[in-house]
Amino acid sequence: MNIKTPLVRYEKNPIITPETMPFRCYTVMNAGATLFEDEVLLILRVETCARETEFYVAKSKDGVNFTVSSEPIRYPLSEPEKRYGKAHRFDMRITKLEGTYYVCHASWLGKFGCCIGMATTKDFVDFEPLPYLSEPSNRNAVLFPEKINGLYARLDRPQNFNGTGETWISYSPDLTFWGMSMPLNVPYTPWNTRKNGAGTIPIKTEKGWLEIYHATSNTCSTENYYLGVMLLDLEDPSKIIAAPREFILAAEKDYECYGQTPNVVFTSGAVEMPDGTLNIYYGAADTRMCLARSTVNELVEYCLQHRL
Ligand code: M1P
Repeated sequence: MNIKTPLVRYEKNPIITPETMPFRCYTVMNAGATLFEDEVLLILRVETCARETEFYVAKSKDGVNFTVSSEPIRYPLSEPEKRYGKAHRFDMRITKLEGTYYVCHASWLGKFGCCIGMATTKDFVDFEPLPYLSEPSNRNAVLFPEKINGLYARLDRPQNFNGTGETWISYSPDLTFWGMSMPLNVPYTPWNTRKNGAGTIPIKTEKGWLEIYHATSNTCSTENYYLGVMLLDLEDPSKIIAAPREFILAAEKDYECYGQTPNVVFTSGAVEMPDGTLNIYYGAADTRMCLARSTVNELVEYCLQHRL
């Protein structure tokens, strides 16, 4: 298959695989991404061969060739984890906000279920957890890069008992107390029949907040992941201005179809490069890291031309 979309896959995908990692591991995927000190910085989700998850920082000047740290990041426990044990943390998203980097991730707290964890860092060496996790069940949290109408804002996905769920927005005066929650109502399409969740940090443009998200639908044998794009109202991002009916990326290449979980493309971060290219990093088949490219303008125009 070679489906035409506003994204172009990097021709030498995948860019990071278990085989290219500097140590033995089982998978490397779903990295958060940001610009840090003039380099692209990824926080890789790495599964060891004991199937334990660690986060590793990787850095690159060109956004393609990454140097991976040899040690996982140190990340102290939140209050619920101090009481009940370390959560299984996964899928970091990185937001730069008011000069500080915030990470949001899923924290699976044993029998209590999946919560949202957050931490701050200035240097990607030391991380300070925000004391509390969200209530379960919630995941796919993405913090906006600025306050909206005086409040912090995040997209997330409250989850139903069967693992489905929709993207919501919530607001907070202090990053601890969250409320004013509202579903976005991402359009139901044949590739968005089971669940959807935010992916990249929303990018502010004159036309609205640009957001790349994932959605899934079941085939007779697998749950397939797709990436979609939408534009949210600048003042009230619970309102979708445009959300094209067509996905912008589906699992079609071998490296997206084969691996730990077949037919998965999952983004947790994009970086606008100095030349204007938007590098969209995505995990493929829960096994390896890939890159697709576009520009912010192209995706905004694509949204506007394919309004529902
Ligand atoms: O296995 C595919 C994906 O499954 C989950 O996705 P979601 O958060 O949308 O439910 C996550 O475990 C994700 O990491 C994984 O890639």
